Amino acid sequence: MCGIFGYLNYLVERDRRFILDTLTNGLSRLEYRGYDSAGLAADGDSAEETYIFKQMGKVAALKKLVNEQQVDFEKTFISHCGMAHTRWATHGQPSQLNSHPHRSDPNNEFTIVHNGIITNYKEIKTLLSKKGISFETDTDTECVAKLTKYVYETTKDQNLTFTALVKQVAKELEGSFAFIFKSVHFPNEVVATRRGSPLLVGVKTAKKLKVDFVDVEFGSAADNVTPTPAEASSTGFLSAEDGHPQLHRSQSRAFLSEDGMPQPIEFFLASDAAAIVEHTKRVLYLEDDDIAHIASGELHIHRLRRDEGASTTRSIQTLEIELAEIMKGSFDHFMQKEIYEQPESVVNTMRGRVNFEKHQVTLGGLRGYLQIMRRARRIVFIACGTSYHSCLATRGIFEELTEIPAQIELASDFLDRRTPIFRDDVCVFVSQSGETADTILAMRYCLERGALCVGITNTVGSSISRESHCGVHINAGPEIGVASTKAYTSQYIALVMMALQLSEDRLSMTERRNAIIDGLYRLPQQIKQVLNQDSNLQQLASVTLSKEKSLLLMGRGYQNATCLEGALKIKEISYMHSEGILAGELKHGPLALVDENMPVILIMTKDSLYPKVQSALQQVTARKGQPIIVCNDDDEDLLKNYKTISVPQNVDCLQGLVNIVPLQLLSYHLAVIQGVDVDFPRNLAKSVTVE
Ligand code: G6Q
Ligand code: GLU
Repeated sequence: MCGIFGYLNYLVERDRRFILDTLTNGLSRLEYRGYDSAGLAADGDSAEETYIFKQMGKVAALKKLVNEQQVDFEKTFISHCGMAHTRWATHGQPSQLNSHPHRSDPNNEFTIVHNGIITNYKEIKTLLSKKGISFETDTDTECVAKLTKYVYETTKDQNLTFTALVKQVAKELEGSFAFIFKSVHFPNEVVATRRGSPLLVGVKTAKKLKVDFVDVEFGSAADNVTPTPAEASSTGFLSAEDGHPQLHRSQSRAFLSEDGMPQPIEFFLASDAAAIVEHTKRVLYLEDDDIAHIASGELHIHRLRRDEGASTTRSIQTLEIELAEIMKGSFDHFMQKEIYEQPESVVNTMRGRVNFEKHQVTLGGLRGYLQIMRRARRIVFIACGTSYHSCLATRGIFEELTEIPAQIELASDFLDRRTPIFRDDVCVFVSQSGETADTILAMRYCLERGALCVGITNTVGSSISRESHCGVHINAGPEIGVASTKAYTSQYIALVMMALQLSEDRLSMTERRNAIIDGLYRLPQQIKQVLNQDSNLQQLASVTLSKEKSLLLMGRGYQNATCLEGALKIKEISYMHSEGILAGELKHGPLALVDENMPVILIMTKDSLYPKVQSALQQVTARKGQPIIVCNDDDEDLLKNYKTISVPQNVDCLQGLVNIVPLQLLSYHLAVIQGVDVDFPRNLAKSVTVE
């Protein structure tokens, strides 16, 4: 999905080169989210002038365009507001013109960047067109820029503040959005707001902030008129003429220095912490319908509406991630790095939660909800893509350990069917980004129907983690590669831990639970063992599979999810058609595809279904199929008679965590051989924040 990045310096002198580089570097940190074009807005040679630079293609192309500009790169600014955007087109073809920032008029009076979809943009466009306003792009976003100017012009007598103006505009919008607004009418100020798309604010000061929260300001406080320069000078406000921006009436305690005056400060706005962490670890997550106003070195949070019981403050948190974690290190791609991180990431997912000696599992995030969950009429897992596969992989163990019926749903289909949901349902939403639109909409659908909603995410502060009743953070660390790898194994483990904790009160399950916990203990070392076979998998990809047009993956029981996930990896990053097939279904159609030319990977690790998979093997070989078999490293018969990928044996319900690793590596090597952009595969985005 697209990325938004904003940089504001106040009483910190920066030259234009630094500011523009900071903006484009911020976009570079968001590239993994997927995009088709990029742009930025910055002050011209006065705050009453806004430059806009936009370019199709990669951020590097934007950087090149900026460097070619005939502007004074050495000009310094004691206070400046800039914003930047990577676009993933939803309305209007990818083009330089349709890229963001969008503007209200040829003089760039109002400029905006937007992530999301304005679903009522046509109505807004029609209304504005009737007022004689013309449009230069095909996007939904441009309507908001034009609407802002229209509201500004038609409310001039009210002398609205920037915040009040944006409030009025946002009230007219439907759909999902994260915006930054900038205006020549409000120099050295920005207003940011969000509804359904993520946006966070980083704060960087030389001195420690006085408090680590910002009060939410309700009602019309922000709508008070800005004192005119004449009023300001008479009421003692520092007038604009002093070369210092005016002090605003309501002072946020967080940002003032000891002597009560504004202090040198820099703010960073971004869709994702990956763009902020190198600047500061102090961040504040905006919530839906927050209106953030940054001016004169202060951040004020206002609300579009007051929700009963809603928090009246926004905490300034400390990011746990490190810059190194979002860099590739010695690896060629983020995906490769993340595959290799799995021995550590699975440990991090279990850290502090699994006591291997006592065979206990404690998920703090579920505390207080366990009894409700144990009495649930059913557990409904809802997710998309790889996250859905992690639910499929663990449905069996959930049912076995808890004896609660478990249903798994693809979020989009769940919503299409308007699936019946009841107050005694427990709905589990699994999402690496915590921002997938379909999954968020499904969660809100279930919230409205009174179900207990549990979020399993990898992103602190994400919509799903904030809006669900409770949940589990998978602690896999930032996952940058679009193809989900370590998040899958960590989601898988988080769900297994949830099943283990829910069943801790069932004595009959003790032996089984202990075996699973022992299996979790062995897992990191077993993953390392499989990673050591990387060169064999690279060989298999290059010699045997890279020229193929299609690949079938077959498995059964717990390994059905492994096949679907392996197939998804292969198709999404190597663009080779691949299909996961439940081995038990072969005779019902897919067997027609099998002949001596159709590559097949058969997962045949030892579990209770091994004999049934053996018959699938016979069906394939009887049609001259030559399957590559994923088998345990002590399965002498298979190792001797077939081309194999050998893996260590774990407990049946955990074996998929081991078996997926060679398939991740295989997909990675196939993609490298194809020469595709492994971390940014075509047409895809890391976080699909639009329906
Ligand atoms: C898989 C992709 C994709 C992803 C879904 C769900 O490799 O990353 O299938 O799993 O788009 O994303 P979230 O887990 O962030 O909801
Ligand atoms: N809907 C807007 C557009 O198509 C924003 C898309 C995005 O989130 O990048 O330009």
